[in-house]
Amino acid sequence: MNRRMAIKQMSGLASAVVFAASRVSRAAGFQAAAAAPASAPATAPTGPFTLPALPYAYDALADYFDAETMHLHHDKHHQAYVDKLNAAVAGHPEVAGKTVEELVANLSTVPESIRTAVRNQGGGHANHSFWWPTLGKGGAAPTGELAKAIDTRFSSFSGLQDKLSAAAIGVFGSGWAWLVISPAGTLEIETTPNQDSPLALGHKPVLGIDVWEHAYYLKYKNKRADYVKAYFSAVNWDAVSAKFADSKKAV
Ligand code: MN3
Repeated sequence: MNRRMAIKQMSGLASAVVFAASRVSRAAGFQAAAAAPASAPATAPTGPFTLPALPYAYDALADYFDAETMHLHHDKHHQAYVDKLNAAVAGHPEVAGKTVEELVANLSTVPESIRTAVRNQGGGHANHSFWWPTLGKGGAAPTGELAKAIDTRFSSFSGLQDKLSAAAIGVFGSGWAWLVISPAGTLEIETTPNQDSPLALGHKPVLGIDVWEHAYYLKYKNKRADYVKAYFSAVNWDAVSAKFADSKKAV
């Protein structure tokens, strides 16, 4: 080995050592941060948005949605949307003064730097806040104005179930299938990807089926169709029918 080669090799070794050292210190820094969770909750914003309580027991829908899934879905997933939305709006008091529904319905008015976070995390918070009260015990089928509107638009309740089920099963990846009131006042079925809200399209949700795997994987594994079938037995039709009558008045 001549001198020039030796120097080259040594400098290569030296830079490898420096590189390794920087990797070590970065890893150590990461571990230090990860090992200090006690300080994180104290500084994380806890408002202005908050997780709504489930309007029934976690095992109330156990025949269709198991209690463990309900805990994870509500206490972990929905809570995470709320926490990340609060983190996004921190330092934006003009945004934090609005409801989450107002925010996702008017994304173009949200500062660009936080628009994607509001769309995703705010959408997740809005969609789940809408969803929980549509589930629970109460009636086996739509009633009143909703029953009439479904018959008019889809011929029958089973006609709606077939079309909404097909839409839910057909969502590629994570998203939602919805029954909505269009700006023209008609009932329509649509799907949204990720946590996009029908409110962003000017539509009012009547029913929603969450087809993120977190909603069904523990009980139904890869069988989304079985979960969608069970969903129709978990709907609180009395509450949904009453809310529809109110929404229809406001269109
Ligand atoms: Mn969900």
